[in-house]
Amino acid sequence: MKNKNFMFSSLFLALLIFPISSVFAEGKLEIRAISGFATNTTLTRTFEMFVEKINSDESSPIEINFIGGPEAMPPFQIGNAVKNGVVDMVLSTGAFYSNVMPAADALKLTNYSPQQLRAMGGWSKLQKIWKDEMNVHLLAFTNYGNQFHLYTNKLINSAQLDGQRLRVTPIYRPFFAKLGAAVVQTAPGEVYTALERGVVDGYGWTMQGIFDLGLHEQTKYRVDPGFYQAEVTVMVNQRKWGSLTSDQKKYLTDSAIWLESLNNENESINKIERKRQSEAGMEVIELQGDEREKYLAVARDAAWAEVMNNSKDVATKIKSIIE
Ligand code: 173
Repeated sequence: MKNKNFMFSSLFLALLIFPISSVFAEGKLEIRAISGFATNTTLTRTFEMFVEKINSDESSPIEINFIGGPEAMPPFQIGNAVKNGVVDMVLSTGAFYSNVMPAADALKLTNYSPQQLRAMGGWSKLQKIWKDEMNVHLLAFTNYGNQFHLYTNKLINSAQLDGQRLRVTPIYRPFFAKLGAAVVQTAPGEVYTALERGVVDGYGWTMQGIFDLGLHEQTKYRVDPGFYQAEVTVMVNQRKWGSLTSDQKKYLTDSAIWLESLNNENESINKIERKRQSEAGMEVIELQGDEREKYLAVARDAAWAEVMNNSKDVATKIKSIIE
């Protein structure tokens, strides 16, 4: 009798001291996620749909606790955070974690869509590389179909960027520098101020998303063609991934494939974005003929040279998969 009372009151105490969270009560595993890009923007849109889809699904074995974007953690710290398990899941581009895995930036050079990579077996090879190099499970590839562009306030009429001072990340640095530009690295959140203060004449960004940052107010020209592929992936810390049941892994993988299917909308979103930029008064500088070819060739060659120089073995493996 005494024992039973004791057990009862201990249980009662335990409940008082350790309130069972709703996540635990539902038997769902919590995954804490951070984004390298500002939330509620074009680049995070499909990831947010993925989080929403999972969290609103009563039968989901997972709950994603989406903590936030750069206000929660500076983008260039994301790589170490997911590698070391400080966060469980991140949405990031390779350029933000070149400090941890220099060759990751090569993914922007893919000739294949995420769907094609999966169908060819290339995705699982990439997953192995990311596991070895980053200690993560490479879960999904978002934003494919959204290319990068040079935006500038200084007119150009050839594939030459002498006299231009441009804001970059590792994505564009070797390319713009090779064409003669002076380059300055900033996080996305600092581009507007850099333009406003005249610290830079232009910047690299994707086709989509300049309105999210207000950059149209500070931009005269977009240079066409676009180059590379925006590569924004979802990665899960390897130890966290290893702790999931096979059902939980399957659920997340199926959700990732759904997330990648949303990339198919990018073609129509790009059309809308072009129209919107033109309505905002931005003009297009369209490189043609030889200049266009030179521009694209330098983009590609400079990027490969950079990743090869920084991390030859890993870059060579990635190249054999994505080219
Ligand atoms: O900050 C950037 O310009 C950058 O590196 C990037 C990467 C992917 C999508 C958009 C921007």
